[in-house]
Amino acid sequence: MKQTLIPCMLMRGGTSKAACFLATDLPADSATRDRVLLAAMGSPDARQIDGIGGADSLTSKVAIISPSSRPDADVDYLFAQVSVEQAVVDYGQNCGNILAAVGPFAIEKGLVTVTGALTTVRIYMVNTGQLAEAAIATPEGCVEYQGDTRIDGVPGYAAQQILNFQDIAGASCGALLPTGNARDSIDGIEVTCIDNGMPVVVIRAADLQRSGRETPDQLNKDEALKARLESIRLQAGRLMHLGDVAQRSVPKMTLISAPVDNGSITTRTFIPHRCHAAIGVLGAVSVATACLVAGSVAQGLAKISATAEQRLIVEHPSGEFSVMLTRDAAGHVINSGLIRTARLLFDGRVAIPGSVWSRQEG
Ligand code: NQM
Repeated sequence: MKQTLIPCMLMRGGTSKAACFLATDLPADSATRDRVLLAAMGSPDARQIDGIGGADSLTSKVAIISPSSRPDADVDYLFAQVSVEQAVVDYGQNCGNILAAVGPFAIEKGLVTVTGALTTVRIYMVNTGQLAEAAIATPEGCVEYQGDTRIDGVPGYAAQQILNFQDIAGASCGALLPTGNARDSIDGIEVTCIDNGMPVVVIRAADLQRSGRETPDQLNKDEALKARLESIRLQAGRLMHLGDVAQRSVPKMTLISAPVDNGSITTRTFIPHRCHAAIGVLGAVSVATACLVAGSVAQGLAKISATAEQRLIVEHPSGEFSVMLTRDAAGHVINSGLIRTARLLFDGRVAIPGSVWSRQEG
């Protein structure tokens, strides 16, 4: 049986990698589409040997992009987290790293016309129903990937991309503080459950008798810690209105401690079962926001200023991630901005076994 060849661009977005598709190139039926995405990545399999996934949740991602019918957006971006070891495709989380690949992809595919040295792409994030704006360097009438911006977690330099988010509070959980409290107690541990673009449970590392400066490798081997975190996560999921999260990739779990390198806070983030080599984009925005919430578990640990607009430096295992947060007079965060880079890595067609999908059936 012939394989089905589907147009696909493999792109790095920030510190993640995704297979990017036009929605019209994938099956319209969602169950068939999920089977196609699992086959494309080579899941379920720890090595993803029979697909293009990178055997890591950060490289087992998909972006599905289409022209938007909304007046306030150019394109719609549906993010899919393809599980490495399970036959599961999760649409319940967004990905701010892969968001950085969406603008360049939209321009490459002709969905958005270049407007000058800088092209703004307005992106509707379908998973969470929120809007973002990406400013893409297009000095010569096409996407410029080269530049002088370095982000921690990516070797070398690339063109800067500024991402701005408005009103992402409660994107998945309905409210910035979904439990109604700045602080809750789960299994006797104080936590802050927060969603400013990504549902995250923030916990002081010291409360779990950890320094918060362990390496991801050390934390990934710490079975006792992981069991305690999972117990807290399953309970927090319900409190955060996410329901049963046993099979879901949210909420993320972030251990915090006092900053060490002139930053605002130090983090170690489980996404949700393995420790991130850095931190997710929207995860960082949520944690940075927790630093500004009165009564959160970050209070007393985070170094913050009283200004309306401030840069929060979120330290993570491989460097730092800067988040610009703007607060209104009441102290609510109303705008989040950050810098990413992205690069088109491969432009071609991904081959799917014909038994999974032969286009005629779609
Ligand atoms: O938080 C990892 C990543 C992410 C998601 C994860 C992300 C975000 O590093 O917006 O970027 O939390 O699973 O790409």
